[in-house]
Amino acid sequence: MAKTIGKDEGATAQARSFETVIGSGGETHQIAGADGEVLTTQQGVPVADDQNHLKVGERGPALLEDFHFREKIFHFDHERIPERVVHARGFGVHGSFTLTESLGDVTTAKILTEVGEKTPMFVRFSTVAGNKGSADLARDVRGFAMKFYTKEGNWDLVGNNIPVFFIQDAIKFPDLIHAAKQEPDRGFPQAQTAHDNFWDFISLTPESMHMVMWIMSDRTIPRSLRMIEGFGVHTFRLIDAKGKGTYVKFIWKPKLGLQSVLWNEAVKINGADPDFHRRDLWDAITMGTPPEWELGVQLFDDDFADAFDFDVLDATKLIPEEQIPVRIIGTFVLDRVVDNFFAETEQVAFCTQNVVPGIGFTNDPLLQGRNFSYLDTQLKRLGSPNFTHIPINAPHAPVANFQQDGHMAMRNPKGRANYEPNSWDGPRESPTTGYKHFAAEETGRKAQVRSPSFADHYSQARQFFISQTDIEQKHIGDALVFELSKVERVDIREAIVGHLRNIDGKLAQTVAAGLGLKALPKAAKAAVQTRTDLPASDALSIAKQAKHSFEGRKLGILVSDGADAAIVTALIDAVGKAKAVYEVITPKVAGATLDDGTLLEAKQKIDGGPSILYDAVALVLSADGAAMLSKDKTAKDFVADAFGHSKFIGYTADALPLIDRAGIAKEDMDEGLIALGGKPDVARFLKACGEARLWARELSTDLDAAAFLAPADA
Ligand code: HDD
Repeated sequence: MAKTIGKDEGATAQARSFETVIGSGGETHQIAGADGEVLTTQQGVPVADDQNHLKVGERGPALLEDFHFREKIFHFDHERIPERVVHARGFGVHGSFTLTESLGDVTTAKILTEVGEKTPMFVRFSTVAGNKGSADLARDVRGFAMKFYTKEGNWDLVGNNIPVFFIQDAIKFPDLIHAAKQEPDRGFPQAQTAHDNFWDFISLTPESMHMVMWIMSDRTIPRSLRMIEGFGVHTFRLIDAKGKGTYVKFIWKPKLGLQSVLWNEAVKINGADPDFHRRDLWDAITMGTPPEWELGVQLFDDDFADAFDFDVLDATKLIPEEQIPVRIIGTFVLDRVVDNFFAETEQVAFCTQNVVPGIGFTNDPLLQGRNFSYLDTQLKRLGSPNFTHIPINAPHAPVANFQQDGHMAMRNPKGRANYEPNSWDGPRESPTTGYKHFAAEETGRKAQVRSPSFADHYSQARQFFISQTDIEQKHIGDALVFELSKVERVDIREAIVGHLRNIDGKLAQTVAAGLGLKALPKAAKAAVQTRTDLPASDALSIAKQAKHSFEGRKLGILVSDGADAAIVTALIDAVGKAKAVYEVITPKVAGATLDDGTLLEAKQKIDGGPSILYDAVALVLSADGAAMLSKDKTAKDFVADAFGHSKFIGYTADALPLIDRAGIAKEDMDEGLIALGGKPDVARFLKACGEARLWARELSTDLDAAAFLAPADA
């Protein structure tokens, strides 16, 4: 019998505890076997027939008396809860945080002081603007919300993969979100900011320009949720035993490094696999390669805050890591998928106000507003003040108080006293271990004002832009041109270019040229002149932090019948050694028979496995296979896309005709195309794949690159 390579994932048949029988009317019933579970109503009454409504005669009217039918439909009708107003599309997983360095000098929080302590956590990743059913690779901020079930109660750190925010005051949040989501008259476009309303709002809200630089960068089209950073955004406060405060910003860094896809890829991935990110995370965890992050802090005091160039309460600003290095204090691993999506991912309720003793807030006006909004929204979404009783939200720490009743009360106090103070028994306050708010001294005039210290909207936007590599800057320019080209009103396009002029002259010129504007619009009026003395910060660039490793990435191997078995085996071995994964793609899903007679199992038929789903591809084809695939549009796209997306492509000599027919001329063959003749070539190929992309290819072949790389006009 022929040898088989590949594993049969997902083929484990579930043990069947029922038998299927045919009823008198020809319908099938699944009847519980000897030790099988019996189907019941919500009241626990066994059900005899789950196929047919109770009716009068075989063709007669239905009867209201059928309580099983009514209960089943009633429950179905009420299955949906309101989706989140923002961050509706999300994916949650479980994990744990382990502290490696104590912050005992600045906080009493046990989770931040007990080294070695493992704290269970639940993380929900999300996009912001799209509805629940939107695609994963929308250009959007990724929400990165963490719930730590600490010994002292739940701590929620509800962050994003971007360290700054669009607005400075929470009162503008509804406007920002209304502008970003689908337009109210037509109900589209969803899950994208490439439309008039969003850019109109932005053009009138210059404080958003720093964040705009981030969202137009590759940060908003991540390759994987396993490859994004996380930020608490606001300045929070740590509080020690004496009540002394220390400012803190939280940052989490992925061990796999940062990586993004290209916009052209994102657009195609959304069609090929709208669940790309959630599937990737699910696969990584269930295959035993759980993603890990380091949790870090930037700590500072009032002296630093007073001397810092910007206001530390302004959420549109960050503190460069070069100015305050990130101190790594622990790691977290996400290693368990949910048992039930609704129960956990959908019902999880994060609230920024959920802090534990030793962790507190600052006066950041965005954070203060969030502290109201999240609790309020949970009541709407989950329908009861008892949402904390739902297992995913319930603290692992003991809970005892006199709050009672309400819809769906699951945790009901026992005993006579339901008030405090009382002369009976029950929980009491603890001045020693209880939460103490930071005793800030506050004075001031009551007024609706924006502090002048929040007025510089462009300097850090510029700092972000100049911190990027050439290719990253080009992508920002491309994204702006793409988005603004979808905006119908020319005055809005021009207004944005006017803001860009305050950030970087060349960027403004490139975008203006990309939009075909006849003249460069006037620079927007700035309350504060852009500072040009802020130095570039490498930590702001994805490329400058590259890990140069293929770990956690995926190779797509396109294989035909008669392909070289030795090369396939060498590739599979090399992928394993690189701690990466592979998928075999064949013309038919049944797999391919290699030149030594081995049957290689396939994960994808070529139509279902376009090269956009992989970080790099290898073409291991026989001469016949290449000749056949050269006539196939999908196979040609596979190669053309991989090339167009600057990916590394390994190929056996017989695959050359397909490369040629995919439109890659001999003179365009660059060092990113690697001939696979034997094991050393395979090793060289895998090493190259660790670089993720051959960016030189994009800079030399892309239409917009020449304009971008040209020197700026005076
Ligand atoms: Fe928010 C959800 C992150 C500003 C109001 N937000 C939500 C989620 C994340 C963030 C990750 C998803 C939580 C989950 O997975 O369930 N939001 C942020 C960040 C912000 C921010 C990093 C700025 C630094 N948010 C913000 C403001 C307001 C809100 C200023 C309102 C004043 N956010 C909400 C909300 C949501 C929410 C409407 C929707 C669903 C939910 O809370 O549970 O209350």
